[in-house]
Amino acid sequence: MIVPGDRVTLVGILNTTPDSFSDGGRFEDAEAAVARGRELATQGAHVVDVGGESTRPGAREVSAEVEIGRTRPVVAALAAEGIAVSLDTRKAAVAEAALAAGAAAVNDVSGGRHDPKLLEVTAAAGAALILGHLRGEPAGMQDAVAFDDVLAEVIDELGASLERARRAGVSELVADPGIGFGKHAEHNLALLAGLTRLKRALGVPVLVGVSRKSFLGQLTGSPVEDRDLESHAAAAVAVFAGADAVRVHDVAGAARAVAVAGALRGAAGNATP
Ligand code: PMM
Repeated sequence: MIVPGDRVTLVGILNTTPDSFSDGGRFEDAEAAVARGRELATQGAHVVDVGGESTRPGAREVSAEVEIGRTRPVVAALAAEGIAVSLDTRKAAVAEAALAAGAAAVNDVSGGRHDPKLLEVTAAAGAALILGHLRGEPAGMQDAVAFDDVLAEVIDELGASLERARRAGVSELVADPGIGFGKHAEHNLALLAGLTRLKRALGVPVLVGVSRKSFLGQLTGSPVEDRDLESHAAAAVAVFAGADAVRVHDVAGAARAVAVAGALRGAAGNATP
């Protein structure tokens, strides 16, 4: 299992894109990316999440061929070393190539809505699937943000995505409220504050990605390259509220924050530590 119930799963971020908002351009070269993936695992990442397309607001979509070219060699090398890899993509063809190369999971920020064939491909491989909440496409996602009750709406829409994935035959599912995906700071905060309710309502493990996101910068004024303290604070709160997995850039720092938050959650009897 990619997110078992007996630990908080640390998912380390490995972007092989030239334009991701925080680490874009640093790991474009496959060898450098593999070395970084190894480093993330050594620092305590249970899973390395490899991405070949930026989903930041306004990002341009790349073709499946480009995404596969960037990610497949990295997935194959890390999987061959026994490192659990998830592939961050919205495209079935990219997911299929990564699963064939040894990825254990697919991470789709669109919740299987962008390319529904991704659900079948993941089911056929018997792999795990992380489903994010996102309305529309990343390119225009911040243009027309509108929620009456963000928590209730995200629970409803993620619930529908989970149901479609179940019908397609995916057996291990993880839900992600999609922090920063078509949401303003107030929505991100409401989702984090309501995480316990979201987890209970959906009945599957929950992954949260807050690392270095802009709503944290809005709270403290820190630039993207100096937001790890904010990221660890938010990850700790998410874990205390019930998050089963956190997706992070600074794995070593997050591991320390999560160790404290997980112990406190256990003591509070909120959920499994
Ligand atoms: N955020 C980003 C990319 N992929 N996947 C999941 N499941 N959850 C997230 O919050 C998430 C994601 C944002 O981009 P980054 O890779 O530069 O952090």
